[in-house]
Amino acid sequence: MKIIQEVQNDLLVLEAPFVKEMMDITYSMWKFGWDERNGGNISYLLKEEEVRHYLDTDRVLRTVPLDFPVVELANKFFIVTGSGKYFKNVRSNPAECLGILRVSGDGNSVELLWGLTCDGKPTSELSSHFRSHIVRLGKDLNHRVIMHNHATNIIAMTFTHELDEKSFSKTLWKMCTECIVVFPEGVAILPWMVPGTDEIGMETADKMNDFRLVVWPHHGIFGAGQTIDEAFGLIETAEKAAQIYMLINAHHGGMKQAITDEQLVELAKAFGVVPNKHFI
Ligand code: 2HA
Ligand code: ZN
Repeated sequence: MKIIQEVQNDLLVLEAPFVKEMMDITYSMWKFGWDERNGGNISYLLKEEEVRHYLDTDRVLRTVPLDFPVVELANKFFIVTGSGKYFKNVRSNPAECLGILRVSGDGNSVELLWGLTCDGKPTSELSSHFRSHIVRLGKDLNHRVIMHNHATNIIAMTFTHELDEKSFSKTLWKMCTECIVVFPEGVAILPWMVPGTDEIGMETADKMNDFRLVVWPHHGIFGAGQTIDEAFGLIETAEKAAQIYMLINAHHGGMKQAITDEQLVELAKAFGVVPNKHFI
């Protein structure tokens, strides 16, 4: 009976809207070519009541220690992608590729409540995710999602464009009219660093004080948002701009005309956004 009950519980979790959202978005990102192999990771802050509706939050399957304490997130619930899991496979095998967890009361470990079967671990970029959540929650009480992927043209652009936040952001703004409206603060850029470390996690989170998009040169991008759609939409818009930049540069004729600084200011006024004052 106990086993039947547990199987039924596990099936109920698959009905949860937040699990379905994770299954859909990871598949879309893989289809875009932004999450080859095990590239990319997502963490999504969940409300206790929405988790309780689908699983028994008193049943901890196992505890995974953290080597970076996150007491600020104590007792918070997340659904995360698993370390080494392929975005391509989340839709067909969510229980192995995703995990629902709670940060322990002392912030030194996470308690697995569902998923990550076969002894899986949360994403290797958990430090960047958790530390960024802490910063974004300090800025926006409705913040919920941190998303990382290997957006192709953003990566390409980090080889051919100078890695200066101001000029990189302005170039992106000028590639599509709506960019400055979508990310008026621009994008942050880290120096090249080894991924999967607490060091890159701290640097990424530090940038999240002023930006919702952080570029990791020659690697990918991080986006933050109140919803999966918002974080995805930010990355999608920056990636689209980067694609246009790469297309223009591949075209031997070069640019014949461009969006001017004055037009950017006009756009910001018309859409009621305040662009980064250090950039324009
Ligand atoms: O392998 O994207 O940054 C997952 C990653 C690491
Ligand atoms: Zn990556």
